[in-house]
Order: sequence, then C-alpha cells, then structure tokens
Amino acid sequence: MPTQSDIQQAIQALSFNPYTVREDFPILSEIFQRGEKQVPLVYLDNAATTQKPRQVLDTILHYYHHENANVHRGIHTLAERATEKYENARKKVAEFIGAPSEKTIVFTRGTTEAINLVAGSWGRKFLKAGDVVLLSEMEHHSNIIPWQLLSQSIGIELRYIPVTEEGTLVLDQLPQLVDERVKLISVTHMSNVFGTINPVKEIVAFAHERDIPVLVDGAQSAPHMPVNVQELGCDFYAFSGHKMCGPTGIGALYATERWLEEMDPYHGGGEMIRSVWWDRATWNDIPHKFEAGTPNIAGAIAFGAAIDYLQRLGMDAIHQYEQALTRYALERLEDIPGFRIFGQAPERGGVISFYVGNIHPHDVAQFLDADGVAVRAGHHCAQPLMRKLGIPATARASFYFYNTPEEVDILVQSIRKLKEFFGDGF
Ligand code: 7TS
Repeated sequence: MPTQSDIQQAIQALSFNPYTVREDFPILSEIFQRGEKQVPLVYLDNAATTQKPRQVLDTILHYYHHENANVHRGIHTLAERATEKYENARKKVAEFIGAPSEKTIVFTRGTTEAINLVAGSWGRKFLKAGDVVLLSEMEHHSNIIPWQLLSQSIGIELRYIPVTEEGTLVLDQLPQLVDERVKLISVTHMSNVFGTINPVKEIVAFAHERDIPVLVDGAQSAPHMPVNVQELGCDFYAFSGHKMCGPTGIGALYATERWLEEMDPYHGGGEMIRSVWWDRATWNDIPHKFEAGTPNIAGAIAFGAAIDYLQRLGMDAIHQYEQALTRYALERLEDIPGFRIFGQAPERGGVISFYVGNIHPHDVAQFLDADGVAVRAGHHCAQPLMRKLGIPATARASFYFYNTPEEVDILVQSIRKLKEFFGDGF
C-alpha cells in the first residue's frame, strides 16, 4: 500500500504542488458548521464540475470591467478588444488539444451541445434510415439521447459495445458489431462512472480502416490528461470548460476541417451568415458557421484562462498526480470490509464509484456530507449502465489536482465511521 511518505515523494517530483495550488481556489477554504463542530470542505465531486481558480474568476471580472462588447461586429475599441480576446481563446483551445487550426474549434455550451451539434448537423446530412451509430454501454446520456432523437426523426439504429464487469469495453466484439451499416462510432474517452480510460486511438484506427468516422466524448479526459486529437485521429472531440477549471456554459467541439466545411449549420441566426436575402442565405466561414447569435464571450475568454492555468501546471503532471492519488485512495478504500468498487480497469483516471455494504448511495453521500465530504450519489447520467449493473445508483468520489492525500484520509475515515454507525445492518 502506498504510504503517506510514498505519495509525498511523488508530490516532490511534480512540477506543481497540490497543497499550494489550493490557495488559488477560494472555495476550497470553505468551512461548514455542523452543530458545535466546524468541518472543512473536502470536494470530491470533480467529475460533475471542478472548482475555479482566482485567475479564471479575475478574468471574468476583468472582461466585464474593461472589455465587454459584442464580438465580430463592432469597429470601436471595446469590440475589437472583445473579439481579439474571444478569438485568442479559440487558439488556446486548439493548441490545448493539438488541433491543427483554430478553424476546427467551435465554441459550444459544453460537451452535451457539442454532441448534439454533430448529431443534428453531421447526422442529419450524412445518415439515413437503417444506418447504425455504434456507441458503448458506458456512455453518458449526452452521448445516447442525441442519437436516440435522431433515430426517432430519421430512423437510424443504435448499437452498443458491451462493457465487462470490471468496466472495460469488450473490443473483441468490434468485428462482429461493425458491419457495413455502421456509419459512425461515438465513444467516451474516459468513463464518468468507472473511471476507465478507453483505447480510443485503437478504436479510431479500426474505424478508419473501414472509413467510419469517430466522435470522442472528451468531457472526462481533456481535464485530466494530455490530449492530442491529431494523434488520436478522431473526427470529432467534444469537451466542457467547467470540468477543467473554466466556467459553466462554455465548451468546444473539435471537428476536422473537411467535416466542418461539409456540414450544414446547426442553429440559424446572426454571426453564422455571410449574405441573407428574404428567401435564402449563404454561410459564414468555419467555425463561425456553427456559432449563431451572441456567444458566451466572457465564458470563452475565461475558458482560455483556465487552459493557461492548467498548462502552467502541466497536463502530464496533473495526470501523474491524479494516478498516484487514485492508487492511494483505492488501496485504502478496498481495505474497508464491504466496500465494493465499480470499475477495476487497469487504465483508469480519478473516478471511484462505490457501494458501502448495502447502504443506499444517497445515504452514503448524506453521511459523508456531514463530515464536509462532497461526493455524488446517483445514476451519473448513465441509467442503462446502472440497469445492466443491477443497481439504482452508486456513490462516486472523483479527484482533481488540488485534492490531497489528507482529503482521501478524511473520506476513508468517514466511510469507516459510516460502517460503525450502521452496525450489523452494514
Ligand atoms: N460526457 C461525459 C463522459 C460526462 O461525464 C459528462 C458530464 C458529459 C458528457 C456532459 O457534460 P456537460 O458539461 O455537457 O454537462 N458528467 C457529469 C457527471 O458525471 N456528473 O455530473 C455531470
């Protein structure tokens, strides 16, 4: 079992210090009153959303104090400032995921909207009744429902790559699952339930040999590991700013230039047009063709600031530290009798879904909250997967680079206390 001193050694070797970065996050100093006692916040719900550093918060304030104007339309100084900052943020996003050009980055509200954009625009143009979209059984609802909606309107069919008990994809079945009717594969890079990191590069290689495009849901991968979309080779990659220190309501879709050129607009309105007549219109260049209306300007600029922040720490170091912290947590949690983990893939990130004895996950989360520990309990927007696992929900702890081994210790202690509290009923 990695000891405190092992993990402290791992921390020494990092290019950042998880204890000092915490000072950048005002909310991490939150203290809750519990009767006579005060307990510090232990925030372990990072797969749902992450906290925001001062650098991102200041960027939002600075934007509204000094730069606020609409983008791409004004000639005045503020409009130029806002446009430059907004487009500069796009460049940062492109560079962050190794995209070949900022033209391949469409700002969206987040992963969900990015996937809906692909289903609504690419899907409607390139799919027809009887075509198959291949998903996996570990997808978040946001990579299931847009395809179900498309299925209801144009008659595509959905197939699913099965998952094993340990939370890995049964990729041996790909040759049987992928026939000539499969026209798109859309899979998550990292599961928000199991923490499994899927071998998307191999999936893309398999698909491209058959001329099948691939969408990667990067909601849980972009925040936690270095990602290079050109290396992965995927056609589409969707992710959210709020899961990587940015604000809510902003995210991005990467798509290859070829697809963006060929796809039709998703929403209609200002910004996305070149010329409009009463009965027709022509479209703006990519990516603006997909950004109708006034965008989330402050959000995009703050997303850029979040990327600057992460890159200062280093994505490799973030990944390395989270791996060490997850190992530290897993070994302590597995030591608790009756502790059951969902997701034992060898390649995994900092998401731990669990059951304690037969206590309902909502009770677990409530009990932990009394100790200041924030975990999520629920179906994690993966109801079909929960059904397959035969459970209504799990409790889930998920880490980010600002979590510490001491916080893991508090989680472990709190679960041990829970066990004592429930006694024989445990
Ligand atoms: N895909 C995955 C794999 C996710 O984990 C999530 C959000 C989404 C897509 C949707 O992202 P959004 O930013 O558009 O909402 N996952 C979670 C979660 O696990 N708990 O709350 C949100």
